Amino acid sequence: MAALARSVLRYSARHEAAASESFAEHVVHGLSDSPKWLSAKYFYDVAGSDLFEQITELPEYYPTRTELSILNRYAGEMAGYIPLSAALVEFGTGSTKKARILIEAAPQLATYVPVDISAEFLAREAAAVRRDIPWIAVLPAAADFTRDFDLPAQIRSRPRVGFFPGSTIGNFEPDDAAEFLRQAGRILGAGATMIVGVDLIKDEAVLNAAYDDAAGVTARFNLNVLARMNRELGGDFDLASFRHRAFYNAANHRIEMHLESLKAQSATVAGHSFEFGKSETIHTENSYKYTVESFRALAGAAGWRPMAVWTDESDYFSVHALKL
Ligand code: AVI
Repeated sequence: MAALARSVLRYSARHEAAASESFAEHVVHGLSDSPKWLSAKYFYDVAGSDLFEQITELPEYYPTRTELSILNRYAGEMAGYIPLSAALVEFGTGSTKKARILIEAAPQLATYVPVDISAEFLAREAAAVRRDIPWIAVLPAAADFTRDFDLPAQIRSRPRVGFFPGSTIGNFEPDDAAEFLRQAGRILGAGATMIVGVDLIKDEAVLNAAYDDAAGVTARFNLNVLARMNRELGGDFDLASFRHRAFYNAANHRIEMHLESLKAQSATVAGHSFEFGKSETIHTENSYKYTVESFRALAGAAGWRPMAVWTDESDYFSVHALKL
């Protein structure tokens, strides 16, 4: 199951009040608003997590494979920013695939702390890393990485290196992304290093295709939130009368995903009825894109000093080393 199923993504400051709502409360809140919206965190039930895994393999969805290629190529240089006997703290560990590349390249690392909301998932992943990389101590921390949490006491005296791959930071509103980086700094402590994957602004056709693939997997991923409301909240959404829409909003530097109603209709969910006009949409996700400079400025405003950046040959994706 993909990581993000368990990783709670806040969606924007506007939506912050919704962070502690139940799914049902959230749906009633978001669908009563104008324009209608839902938090992207609700994509990631078991079916949605499986669809996200499929997205990462799509020919159009370049971020995962591009970031992996950057890590594979430059992990040795990244290791140069990792102090002796440090602890690597991964925020919202999905698959340990990316962390393993860093760990293999940085034998000076003493401890790996994957942080995820599901203790069960973490225990399984930790066991696999211990089996494959026996020289590193693995200390999983079951926590919501978007909130304050305590690092394991055993790493208190170690230098800390945060790791936040996948451009998940792009699913935060920029103010929340800065707040996340500030909070990560507080958790990791003075002198910490942070390695962050960030998707870059590029040709709009490439961006649009990545979020509206020919095989329709991203469409199924988006529509799954309607299916999830039907399954879990007694909803009666007719999936055939909504369509997936994804487009790059150049003014706001973000991909927006929406579910568009193909006709005037009403749907009932969580005991409430909602009206949809023809072409009305539910805004389901933002995925912000940065330039190297705009991300460095954001990190700087959050108290981090940009140290190094690695990109692929097409400048599609970037991996940043930051220091507190
Ligand atoms: C998880 N996150 C970084 C993905 C992204 O690219 O924003 C989620 C996604 N949404 C549609 N495709 C992928």
